[in-house]
Amino acid sequence: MGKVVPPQVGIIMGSQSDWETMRHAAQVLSDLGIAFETRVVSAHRTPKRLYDYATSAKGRGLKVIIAGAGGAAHLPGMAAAMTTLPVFGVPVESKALKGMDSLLSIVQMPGGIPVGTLAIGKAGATNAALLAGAVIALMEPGVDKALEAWRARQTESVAEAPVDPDS
Ligand code: RP5
Repeated sequence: MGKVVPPQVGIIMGSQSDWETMRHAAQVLSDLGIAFETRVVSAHRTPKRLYDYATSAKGRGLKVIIAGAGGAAHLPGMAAAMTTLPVFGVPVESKALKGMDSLLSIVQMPGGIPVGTLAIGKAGATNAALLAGAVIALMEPGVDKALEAWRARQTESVAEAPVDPDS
């Protein structure tokens, strides 16, 4: 049986409905070979689960938390309030306000409790994982190599000239 690698990154989200966005963070972490865990943790529906998760995260060996939420998105800020691990917040696109509510809820943290806030939606989830990778790469040369390779693949995938999608 293979060795179980303890997760270094925790991806948490306020609802099952956030997974469609947050799965992009999981995909990038997989690409980089970083062990992660995923949990549904709601600041308002499961506050005790959030407390338990954030207060135990560092002791369990996590290095970074990626927190995605939509609407009145308290999750990243509340998680950051209960740990000194880096917390990256992903504003999930909401139906009513297209994620502007999520963005402003997450980005406008009062000074003293930082949340590194990314773009709304898929781009934010992708970049949160790349930033988590950059943090872990400071300690692990293998992850640094994987990040360099990820960038190189992206560069190679850009065509010199646009193609007609109908052709
Ligand atoms: C937030 O409310 C979640 O992060 C989600 O983005 C939003 C809607 O949740 P559901 O009603 O889909 O469960 O707490």
